[in-house]
Amino acid sequence: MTDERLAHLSELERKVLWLATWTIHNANHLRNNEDGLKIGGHQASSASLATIMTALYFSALRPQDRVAVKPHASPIFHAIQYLLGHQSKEKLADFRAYRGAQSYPSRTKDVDDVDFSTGSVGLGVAQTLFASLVQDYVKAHGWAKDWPEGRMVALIGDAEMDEGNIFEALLEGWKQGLRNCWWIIDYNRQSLDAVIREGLFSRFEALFSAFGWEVVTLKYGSLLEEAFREQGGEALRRWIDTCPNQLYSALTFQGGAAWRKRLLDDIGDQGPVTALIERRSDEALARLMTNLAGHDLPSLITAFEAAKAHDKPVVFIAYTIKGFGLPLAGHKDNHSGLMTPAQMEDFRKAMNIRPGHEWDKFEGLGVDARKLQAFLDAVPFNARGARRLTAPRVPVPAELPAPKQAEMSTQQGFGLVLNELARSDTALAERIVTTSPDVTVSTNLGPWVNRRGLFAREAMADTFRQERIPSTFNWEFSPKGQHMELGIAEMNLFIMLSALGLSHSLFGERLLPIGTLYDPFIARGLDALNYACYQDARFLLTATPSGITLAPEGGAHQSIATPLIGMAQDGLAAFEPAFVDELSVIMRFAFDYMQRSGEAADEDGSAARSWLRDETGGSVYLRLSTRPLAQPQRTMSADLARDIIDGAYWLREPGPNSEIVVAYAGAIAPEAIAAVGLMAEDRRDVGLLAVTSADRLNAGWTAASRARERGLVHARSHVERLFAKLPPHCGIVTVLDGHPATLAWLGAVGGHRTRSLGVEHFGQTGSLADLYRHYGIDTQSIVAAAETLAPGRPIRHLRALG
Ligand SMILES: Cc1ncc(C[n+]2csc(CCOP(=O)(O)OP(=O)(O)O)c2C)c(N)n1
Ligand SMILES: [Mg+2]
Repeated sequence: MTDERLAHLSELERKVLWLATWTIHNANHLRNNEDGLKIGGHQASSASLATIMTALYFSALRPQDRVAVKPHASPIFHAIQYLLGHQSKEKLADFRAYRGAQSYPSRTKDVDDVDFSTGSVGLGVAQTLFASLVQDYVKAHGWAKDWPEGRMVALIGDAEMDEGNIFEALLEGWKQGLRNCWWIIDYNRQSLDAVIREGLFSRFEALFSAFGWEVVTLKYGSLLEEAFREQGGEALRRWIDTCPNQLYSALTFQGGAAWRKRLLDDIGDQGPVTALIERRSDEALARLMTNLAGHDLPSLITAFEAAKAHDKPVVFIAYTIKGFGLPLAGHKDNHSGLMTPAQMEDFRKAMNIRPGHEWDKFEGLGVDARKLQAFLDAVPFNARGARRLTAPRVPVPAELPAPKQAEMSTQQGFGLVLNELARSDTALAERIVTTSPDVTVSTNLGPWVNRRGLFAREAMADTFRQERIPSTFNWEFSPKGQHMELGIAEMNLFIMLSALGLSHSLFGERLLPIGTLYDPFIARGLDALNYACYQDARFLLTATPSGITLAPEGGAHQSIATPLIGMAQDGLAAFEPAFVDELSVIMRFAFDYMQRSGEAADEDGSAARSWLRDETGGSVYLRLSTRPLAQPQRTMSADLARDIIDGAYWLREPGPNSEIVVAYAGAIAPEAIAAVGLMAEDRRDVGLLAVTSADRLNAGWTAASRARERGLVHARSHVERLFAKLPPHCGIVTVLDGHPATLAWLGAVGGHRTRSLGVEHFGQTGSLADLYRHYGIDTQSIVAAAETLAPGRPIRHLRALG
């Protein structure tokens, strides 16, 4: 590293810290009175990483490297991107405001080349690990030839390491032979509330070593290292090493005079160290004592260069000071601390910034602006321009195979459709990659895996097969395999899906990931699922079995709330088909939908048929069941296929005088069908609505309503067209094996009286008949509800029972 390079980097470090601090101060100053909310959590936390991020972005990183930046360091990230020409002054000035730069780096909401969103701590960290595994997958399949292998880097708050999902990921990474991953822990020994426990670093060291990581501890900066070589330096080092975190933080906050007093009190009688201390002014002493390696460019640059020599995963434990360079430094309350206007004025003066020139890139710097611009232009990280990649769509055939057995469950159908795909020699089959947290076989992925094999960078034979022991499943690993086997952790499943589902953007190669799990355990990984959707990762989630329909498993394995999750989760289109021909149509749609990336149609201007924002695409969730159902004998027409995708169709169309409609979703179909059959003789024109996606049906309705409120009087959604001819007195009974609220809104579409049946309490064990009766979703309950809604001649079936 030449002196000139170092001088440039050090100017940039100052600039980055200034811009980030100003961004926060400015935003706070502008909007403080608007909502009474002060912008806490950023100033001190950002400053902690200013040096490390300068060393990374302006020196160590290459375009192919991808970074997850600790949420509260977002102002530093945006400042760096501003200097590199990827962020605008306007967006910085609008930090945290409407359409301004985001509080936490966001792939979807920020414009400045965010690789991984962060915000919910711990998830971005694991995301880098899984992205490394996906990179290996892509490379092992012989793809991404024009895009060099990169390193996946996470900048981690030390308190962030409390999140359990990080450790689940570590274990998975070890199993899969993780490479090309750097985790840099911002060891400022402060969390949001407090100062962290003593000696945490040694737990980290032991832990990462145990998982095969190289551990690089970056503790002392070059000034301290030099001081240690002076006479008395050893005594100073000993003092620092035994100084409690709280005291170090407090002295940092208090400054030079306090350092001097404390050091002299503690070790002043130990000969030469007194002279070492006395040789320095208060200011120089403060600079020395806070010269931790995380704020020392030469130490950081040397460490990063050394780690580039190999592809082993590396954790850097970088000692830093929260609020470094700011008057908040070290104070335990600084997380939500903000500099006062007076402090900001002092900081401005110290940085040589003239009022009105706060955003000028080269204001107040000690080096020639042209030279610095030339330096910025040559930054390796920026060498390839835009780093967000794209990949062409993989063609999806007009139809997927529809298995033809007379009786099947949707879970079985799912396995059969995939098995047919596995046998085919299509681009679609080539790009599908499956993954499952130890429920591969029990969710019916077995046939697919048998044909397509498991993925590992190094081939591994199936010993049972070699030994000729009969087994249904072929468990052979190879670099060409298409199934990523995961341990049981559901958080890992979702973060893996998040990484696989961003492959087109990260590595320029499209993957079509399918993840399977048991439906109730969506809740275990829910925040990671939300995270994956927020990043706009694309995947197909198949959750099976579901509901109380897996009756004997009991309440621990039954899911009630997941249909509501499916409706409420943004970025995820949820389906719950009853029949396998519906499933086949939905899976075809899913493979296409996952690849769409158009702009959202403007609701005001679009004459969209469904009022769904289908141009943008997204991920898909299938809530499937293990209950075998007699399959309808029908041919799939284009109209029916379209209705299935829009969310519902009439299995039995109601006549003009209809008194009652039953709307059902999923595995409960036979009960709904039977109930309608029983009522047909005693109620007029009974209708039976098959709801394949409460989510899309509802979304279309709310979007069309909004459009009408904006003046588009002719906007009609699918459900409104379906209900258009229902007479006002018609009652609606809704039923599903899930929370009744999922379909309860149907009554509001046309103002029909509605009774919603479903499951509200943790499941009992028992037979299906026992449980359907217990929770009131059996045939009789449907009939009873209908009879109450549409009183009249007693329904014969009920009479018979009575
Ligand atoms: C899952 C989750 N829980 C809680 C929070 C709120 N939160 C934001 S940062 C933080 C801890 C900050 O400590 P650290 O990670 O050490 O970063 P530092 O502030 O020291 O830079 C917390 C609890 C969050 N963002 N995500
Ligand atoms: Mg911290």
